[in-house]
Amino acid sequence: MRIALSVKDLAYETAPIDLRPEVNAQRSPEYLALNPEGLVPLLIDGTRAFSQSLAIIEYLEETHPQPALLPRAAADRARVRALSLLIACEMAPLNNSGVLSYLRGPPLSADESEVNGWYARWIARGFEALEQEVQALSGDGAHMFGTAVTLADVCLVPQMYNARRYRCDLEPYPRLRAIGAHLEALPAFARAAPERFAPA
Ligand SMILES: N[C@@H](CCC(=O)N[C@@H](CS)C(=O)NCC(=O)O)C(=O)O
Repeated sequence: MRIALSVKDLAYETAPIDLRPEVNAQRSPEYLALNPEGLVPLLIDGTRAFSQSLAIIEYLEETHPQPALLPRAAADRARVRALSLLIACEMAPLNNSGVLSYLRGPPLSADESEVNGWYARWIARGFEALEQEVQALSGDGAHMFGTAVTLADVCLVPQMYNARRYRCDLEPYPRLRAIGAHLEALPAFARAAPERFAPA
């Protein structure tokens, strides 16, 4: 969500929610009153709160169409959405912090190497597919689709960041690594980097 706000050059304020298991601020009564889903991110726009990253980004796209994160042609939009959904629905949910905490706790009681193996499996499954798809869809080797930033790029960068955090092997995905490196160097992406929002 931060990347989309940044690409569209929209001003925003952040309110960090501490997801550490010992804090679980996303499950506090105050936060659940705002977002009963108990997940971040949440976009508050005036008096309305919007949940779910892709819904939020499409809301931003519709309310602030330029620069566009979806191409014009219906077939191209479907391709960009498919790349984005592969990340947002097939990879990220399996590796989110709540799922990993559940693996670690009873009754599964997975140890760290098992949790890391779980994480790496879903990263590999998704990135293998994306690496193939961008061969046909990237127009310049610097974007997932075509030659401009799209929703798919906005989804890729956080997923690559998290994969690196979990020390996943990204060597098998040279096209994704090249795209990620290009995107991370763009000012709009750099402004939204997690390090800039880490608690002091
Ligand atoms: N589908 C949601 C997933 C959001 C999500 O998994 N957020 C994680 C942090 S990145 C979270 O809130 N985890 C806390 C938990 O699962 O309790 C979206 O795209 O917004």
